[in-house]
Amino acid sequence: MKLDEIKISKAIIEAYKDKLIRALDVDVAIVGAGPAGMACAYYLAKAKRRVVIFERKLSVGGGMWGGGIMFNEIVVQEEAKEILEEFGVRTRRYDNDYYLSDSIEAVSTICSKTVKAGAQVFNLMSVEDIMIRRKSVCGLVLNWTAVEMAKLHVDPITMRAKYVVDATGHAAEVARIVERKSGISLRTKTGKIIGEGSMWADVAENMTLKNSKEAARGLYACGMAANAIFGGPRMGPIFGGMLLSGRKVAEDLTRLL
Ligand code: 48F
Repeated sequence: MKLDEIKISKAIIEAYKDKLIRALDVDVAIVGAGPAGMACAYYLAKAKRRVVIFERKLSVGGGMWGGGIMFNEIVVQEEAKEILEEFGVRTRRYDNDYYLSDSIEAVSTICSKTVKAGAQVFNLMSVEDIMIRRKSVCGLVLNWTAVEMAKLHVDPITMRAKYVVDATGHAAEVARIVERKSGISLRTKTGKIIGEGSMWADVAENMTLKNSKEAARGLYACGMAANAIFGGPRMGPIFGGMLLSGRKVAEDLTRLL
């Protein structure tokens, strides 16, 4: 059989166009495909909710690939081990309550399961703005990361979601847009982003879970974004809190949808 380059191009364009059109109106739009965003997407997809993730980078996984200082091992605590096991990521016991996983196995397996559960991931797309109606976050404004990087004067497109999840990590980018542009107060003590504190793994892991909640009407936060918004410390290369946080937001949203 002779391969036809035009047919290959048509196949890609048609399939992508269909995926993108389906993604324009969903139950939940998650910004960021780090460990928290992917765990959130997995549990929502498993509960049969329509969920998409928009990820700025070429690759998913956020800060998980690099373990700690590029040593590609991650640590999780006992409570989160069951989540890695549900994904099929192998864990090794290091000490009481400390478990290790190879970070490459963790990211690739979590991503594979998340996509196969039905979550649609769009990589190379940056969220540059949000849609707000009646003081509620109800969609995202998207552009190609390449446009953002090249600073091209190209207008974005918009998609609608019943709920948006800020899973953008330390930068809390979606909440920052709400703060900067919407005139809506965030559900923090000051109405503004409190900001992340210095490293304290023990406190941070629990606080991440507490902070994984609604940050403004229609907007939930999980992972490090939740700690940045509500003011929790950072925790370094322990990832249990990220996975537990993603699952918690998914469970909260599943109840609402
Ligand atoms: O940073 P990231 O891994 O966030 P997370 O899931 O996990 C945090 C840990 O990796 C680590 C830690 C815990 O041990 O402290 O840092 O909370 O993943 C965030 C993802 O969001 C993408 C970004 O490229 C990354 O992959 N992202 C950030 N802003 C945008 C975005 C945006 N505006 N549009 C699209 N993607």
